[in-house]
Formats: sequence, C-alpha cells, structure tokens
Amino acid sequence: MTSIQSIKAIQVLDSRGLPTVSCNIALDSGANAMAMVPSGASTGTKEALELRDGDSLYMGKGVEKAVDNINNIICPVLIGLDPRNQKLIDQKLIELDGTDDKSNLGANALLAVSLAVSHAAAKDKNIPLHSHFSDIYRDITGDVTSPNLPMPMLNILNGGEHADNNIDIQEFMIIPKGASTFKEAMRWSSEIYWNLKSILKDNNLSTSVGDEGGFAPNLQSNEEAIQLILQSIEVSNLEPGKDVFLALDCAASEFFDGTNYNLLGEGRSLDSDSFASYLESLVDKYPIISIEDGMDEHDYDGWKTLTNKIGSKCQLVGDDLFVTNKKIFKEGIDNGLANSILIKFNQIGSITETIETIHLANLNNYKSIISHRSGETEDTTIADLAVGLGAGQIKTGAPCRSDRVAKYNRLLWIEEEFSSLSLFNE
Ligand code: 2PG
Ligand code: MG
Repeated sequence: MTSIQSIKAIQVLDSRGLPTVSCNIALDSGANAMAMVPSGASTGTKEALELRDGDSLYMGKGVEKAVDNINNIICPVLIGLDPRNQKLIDQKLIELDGTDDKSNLGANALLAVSLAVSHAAAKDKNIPLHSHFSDIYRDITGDVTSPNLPMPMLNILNGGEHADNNIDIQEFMIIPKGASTFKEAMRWSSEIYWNLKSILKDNNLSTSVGDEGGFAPNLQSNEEAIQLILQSIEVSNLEPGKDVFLALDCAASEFFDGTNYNLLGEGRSLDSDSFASYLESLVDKYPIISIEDGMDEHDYDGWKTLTNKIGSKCQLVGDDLFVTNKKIFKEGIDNGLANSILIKFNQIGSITETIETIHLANLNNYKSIISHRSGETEDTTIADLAVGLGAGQIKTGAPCRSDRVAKYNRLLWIEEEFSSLSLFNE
C-alpha cells in the first residue's frame, strides 16, 4: 500500500491578489502533487467557513491560520494513510474539525488537503485525475459515472459583486450548445467574446473586465446586456437559440432586501412575484435556457413560484440556495425548489461531500453544474471533476484570463487525449 509521507501547506495568492491556501502532498512511492483552493465574493450564508486571519495583514484576509492548521494539526493525523482511500481521509478531516461548518480548522484548510490527496493518488495510480474521480464516485456511492466533456457556460459580461459597473445581474453567460466538439465550443466562444469587445468599443462602452474575465460596461438595463450579447453571436455568424444559448446567474441574494428585489441599475424595485414574472418574461423573449439563483437564498416561496412558472422550460440552478450541502439540498428537493444544483467544492470543504451531493442530484434528476469561484487560481481540478463524474456542464468564466482559461485548456487536452469522450449535449 502507498502511504502519505509528507504534507506541507503555504499561503499563495488568488486571481484577485488575495491570499489562499496551497497544499503539497508527497507519497512514499515518490508521487507528489499540489492543489490550491478558490474563494467566492457572492457567497451563500450557509457555506462552510473560509478561515481568514482577521489581523492587520492583507486587510485581514490572510490564511496563515488555515495553513498552520494543515501543517501542525492535520498533517500528523494523515501521515501513513492510503491516499487512494479518499473517503477515509475526508472522514478524518471532518472528524478532526468537528464542526458542521468546518469553522474550527477552516473549509479552506480541509479542502486544500482533500484536493491534494486526490491529485497525489491519481499520480500514484498513474491514471488521469478524471479517471480517479470516476473511481472515487464508485467507491463512495456504489454507482458508476458516464464520463464526458462538459458543455461550457462562459460568463462574458460581468455585473453584481464581480464588477464595479451598474448591472445588477451578476453573470451573463453563453452556452455554445450547437458545437459538436469542445474545441469548436471554445472557438465559437472566443469569437463571440472578441466580437462583443468590438461592439462595446463601437458604442463607446468600457471593455475593462470583471472578476471572471467578462466585460463590465455601464449599461441602461440588464436587457441591454442580453441584446449586446445576441448581436455579438450574430456577428460571429452563429444563430442565437440554435447554435448558442444564454444563461444568467442573478445572484439575487445580493439585491434582495427581505421584501423586494432592487434593480438599482434600472432604478426599480420588484416584489418576489413581480421579479419571478420579470425572469419569466426574459425567458419568453430571449434564448435563455438556464437561470441560477433567480431568487434570494431564503425566499423559498419565491423559489417555488419561479420553479412552478418556468421550471419546465428552463434550467433553474440553486447556488447560494443549496451551497453544495447534501442536507440543505435534500430539503430543497423535498420542497420542489429549482431543478439543478451548482457544485462548488469550497462551499462544503471536501471531495467526498461534494461527490455525495452530486450523487443526490443524480438520484433526483437534478442537473449538476461544476463551477469555479470568482476568486480562482491556476488549479484545474474542477475540469477533471466535471469529466470524471460526467456532470455534463461546467461554468468557469470568460474565455479570457489565465485563472479561467486554465480550466478550459485542461478540457481541450482531455478531449485531445481521450477520443472516447464526447461533448455532453442533451
Ligand atoms: C457564483 C460564483 C461563481 P462567487 O455566484 O456562481 O461564478 O461567484 O464565487 O463570487 O460566489
Ligand atoms: Mg452563483
């Protein structure tokens, strides 16, 4: 049996220039792997706790405590264990932390170790990381996956918490559904992105970008953002609603005040029913096939209304609503909220729990979309997770900025090397 020989964590920087945790694991077989954790800006209130130092360094955002927790508390317990047994290692991490929200050692500490273990084990087995994730899914759930290349959702226009413009909806994404390969999906997306840039320039609008690499101009309304994207698809000689579709992430919790949804950029305020009707009107008017966090994470009545209104014709994705947490997700399923779930492993803090949540989605016919965070690194684990679990969809930002493109580039290599895998499209 191979065993863990050493674990070493350090503080590194993420795509926003803020500290995050990086962990390296060495095995006695000689295999060695490193992973880094991402960080959100529009976080759900029930996410596992990201441990920050709160002192005078890095505006309080240092992660030296999380790093020390790995080096001094986690490391001694995991030395000698088998890295191929992801479930056992994650169990040890969860027990060692001992809290529901990982607030003792920090979800950023736990996840960094959990990810690095999976990378080291894949290297030790001499198989690609995505194949190892398929194996872990089988070990944990007893079921098998159908690996594929995920359909990308690319956020090409940023608003909300991810940009300093006046757009309230956080993400305007394109889905190149008509593409027959991942390579073609990326070419279309890059061309649309560049044509959008030209259109913005021609209209004297800003071409600076937000946290996820999408443009962040000031506009008259959310609908104007949609119209500019539709134009950029057409200029790319592609047909909206046939070749390329649209998706939104409203991140509605960010502009809900407990009673109303305040679209500050448009100078209007809508109650829950009216906001659901507004989203329905967008779906009826434009080729929008997916809406994430259309309602606030606590507005369960609003979620029910929205799901009843458009759940049969539109993918409705719970992000802040479910926070990749099996227990919270189960309650949502039982109450008929949404029909899909966004998967972010740092919302829950371990590979095992992430996989259990995806399994629950599969058992209940909810779609899973594997997702980055707005604060990212060059770590590409989510690309392999999406492939190995056959999730079918990934959202990881614009086709621009290396923290986003690293994931797409990893998928381009997987497509090249594994001809048996095809682009998911149902
Ligand atoms: C989201 C994510 C990623 P953040 O809301 O879906 O796009 O943003 O990481 O800021 O929560
Ligand atoms: Mg979201």
